[in-house]
Amino acid sequence: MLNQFDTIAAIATPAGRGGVGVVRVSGTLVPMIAQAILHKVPNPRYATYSPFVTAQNALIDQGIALYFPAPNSFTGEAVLELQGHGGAVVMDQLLSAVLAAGARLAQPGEFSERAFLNGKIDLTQAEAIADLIDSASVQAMRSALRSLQGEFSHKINALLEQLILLRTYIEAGIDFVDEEIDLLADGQVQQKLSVLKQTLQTIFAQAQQGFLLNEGVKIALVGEPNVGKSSLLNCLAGRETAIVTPIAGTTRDIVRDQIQLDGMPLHIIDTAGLRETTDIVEQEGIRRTKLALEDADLVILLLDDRYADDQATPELLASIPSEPLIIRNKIDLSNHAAGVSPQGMVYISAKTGAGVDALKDKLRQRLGVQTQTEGTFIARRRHLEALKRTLIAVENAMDCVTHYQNELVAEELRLAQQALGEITGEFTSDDLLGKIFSTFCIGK
Ligand SMILES: Nc1nc2c(ncn2[C@@H]2O[C@H](COP(=O)(O)OP(=O)(O)OP(=O)(O)O)[C@@H](O)[C@H]2O)c(=O)[nH]1
Ligand SMILES: [Mg+2]
Repeated sequence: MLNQFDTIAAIATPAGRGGVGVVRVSGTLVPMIAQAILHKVPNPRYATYSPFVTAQNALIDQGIALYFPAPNSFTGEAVLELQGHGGAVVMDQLLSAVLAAGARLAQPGEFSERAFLNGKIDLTQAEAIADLIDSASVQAMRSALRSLQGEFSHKINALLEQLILLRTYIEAGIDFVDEEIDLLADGQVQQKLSVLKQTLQTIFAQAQQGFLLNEGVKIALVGEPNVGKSSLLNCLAGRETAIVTPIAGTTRDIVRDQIQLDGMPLHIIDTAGLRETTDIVEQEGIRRTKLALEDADLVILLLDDRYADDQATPELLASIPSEPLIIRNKIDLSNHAAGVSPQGMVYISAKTGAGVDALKDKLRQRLGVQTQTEGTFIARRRHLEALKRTLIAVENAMDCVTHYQNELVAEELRLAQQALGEITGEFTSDDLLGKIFSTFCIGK
């Protein structure tokens, strides 16, 4: 395990050429390292123009140095930022000089991890930094920013406060059991739990929306060979991602592309047409299609409108693990009107693009995409899971109240508090922390 008291350093700007490149250093050795590279410790928080030199006094570059003494820095430790010219060799030489002066190379996310460990940010805020950097749409960016500013954490902390109050109240009741204070009989606890449950449900719904914005949804296109699955993928993506030919069995490998629907990433998977075949390559493709079906959040079953009734066989429907969205394609050949029918059936032509906007509307509806993302904060799967566990514990506690089991109510509330505390990092194992921060980029 790496020592958290080491002074760490990394190139914080992306690899390659750029106008400016930044080497970031954090830890107790920062003043000494500044002395070695700049021959002085810059005034705190002043942009200081200076030559950068090696231990042998060889000039590496000249640029701006920024010094933030502890604890007033991103990490809470002494921090030095050296802004030089953004060339790969320059940055490499500058980093080497900093390492030679006593720092060690930072692990991915180690600056953010230190900010977390020093109480500068909580875990959801640290995650929001990574999500902000990775955001693929303006909506996702805004949501990450709201989480970074602490909107998500505030909600969680307010809930935690209510939970702790309730827990203290009930545990006090257990301690004074001789005095026959029956806390559970007066209905107050049940009422408070029910308010708690409602708040939790609201936050869960918001977090789910934030999760979708962050991670997107996986959509698998399936159907018989030649119905136009690859054509639909290309039509949605607006580029020729998949090969389209009139030959049945064109697609064998899984083909992927990503589009945005109101800022939500849709990961679309085009698959091999499902049919009985003796072709070994195609058989493997069909096997992979079935795996993709298991993994998808939504399955789109595509039918050729001319033969739709023959194609949507019970066997095919049974092979799809979830309720698919059924779409009829090639309406330019069947002469059917484009769009959604009164029965809710979607009619399109992947060739002409007719009905594709109606299909997008249907997707919005089906996936619960909100065009209004005001107030959404970014969320991750682990947040949803922790919220779900909290909700279960609160529901269990409500059950126990009806049976007057004080001790069990207290225990469920303890579990609820623990699950909720995992979100902001109050109760988080080192393993989980390691896993979270290791996915960050180096220098962050
Ligand atoms: N007229 C018309 N032709 C279409 C339409 N959609 C697809 N096609 C044609 O149908 C043929 C098969 O299209 P693909 O997109 O390759 O079909 P697929 O479902 O991916 O087929 P496999 O990969 O073999 O499973 C091609 O010749 C397409 O140009 C449509 O809406 N109208
Ligand atoms: Mg295909």
